[in-house]
Amino acid sequence: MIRCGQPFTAQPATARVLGGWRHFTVLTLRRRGLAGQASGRAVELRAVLDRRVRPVVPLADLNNPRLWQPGWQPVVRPASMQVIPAIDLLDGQCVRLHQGDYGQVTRFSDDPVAQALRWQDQGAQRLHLVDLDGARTGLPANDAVVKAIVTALAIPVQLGGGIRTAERAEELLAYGLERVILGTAALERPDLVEVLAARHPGRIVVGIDAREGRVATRGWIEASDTLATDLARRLSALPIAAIISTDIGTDGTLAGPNLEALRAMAEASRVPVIASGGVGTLEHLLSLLAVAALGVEGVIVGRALYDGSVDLAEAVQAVGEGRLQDPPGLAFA
Ligand code: AMZ
Repeated sequence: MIRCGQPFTAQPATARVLGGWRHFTVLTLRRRGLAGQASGRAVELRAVLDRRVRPVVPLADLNNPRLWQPGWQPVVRPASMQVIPAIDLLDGQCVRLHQGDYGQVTRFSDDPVAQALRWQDQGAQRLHLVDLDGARTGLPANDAVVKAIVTALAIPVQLGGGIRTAERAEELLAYGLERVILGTAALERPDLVEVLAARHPGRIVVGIDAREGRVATRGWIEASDTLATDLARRLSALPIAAIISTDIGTDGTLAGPNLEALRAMAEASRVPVIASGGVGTLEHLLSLLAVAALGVEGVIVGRALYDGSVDLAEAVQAVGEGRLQDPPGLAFA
């Protein structure tokens, strides 16, 4: 039995007997299920305002995000991080750049579809695509490959690079991409983010690429004076799905993520932050769990997966949902 003191808010379905929204604390986590209920495990809750009330709910119910009041966290869910493999496309090939420098290209595969399938087979829950030609020139150059990847994969795919108009974003969403990422446009045309986010809530992501804390655009060739945290603060007021926070100084270096910058971005943002840049080892991924509670819910990994310094399946088991190292009694169903 595990006792947890923190409060949370649950919707009526969680505590059907009571109705309405109520605050609860988790009193115990029962290993045995309730007779006649599907879930193998159940949680005993204590109502904060009326301590005589003690509903028991199947763990599967408690794990349903729709039953939680926005802004409150489930108390027994351990910090976890979605590991998102990246495929950067340049001229139809799968490459990595060093610190975003188009002069320092390493080619990893000339079959990006096969590569994408490998990441899916190894446990990826989402794929991150970048059209590097598009990011640099604003003109799409890898659509055939993008379409082929979306068609071949069962997991959701997000794409950034060169999306500067509503028409282009709509076209990509129509290909079946789960989400599109606006970087340059987010800085130069915030109105576009506003329009698209209203039209496609949950499908627009803002990519904030920062060099020493200031936003860079157009394939990271142009610098700006805008602080990454200011842009995050402004745009996260819109119904966007997430902010991808890329630290250019560490990207492609395997030197470790910039935890300080991530903490600042997570504190500035009202939507989940996805970390990008610098992951070189499993320890780096584990270190990111320190900022998970602040709202950093995923991490994009590129070069480390290609050169084998991080094994995707192992990484997913170490920091993904249902992490191997958590005691089974604590894991949500
Ligand atoms: O590596 C680069 N030089 C690079 C890169 N990876 N330049 C841009 N991008 C990515 C951003 C973001 O996901 O991290 O392209 C997207 C932004 O593109 P745009 O065209 O909207 O600024």
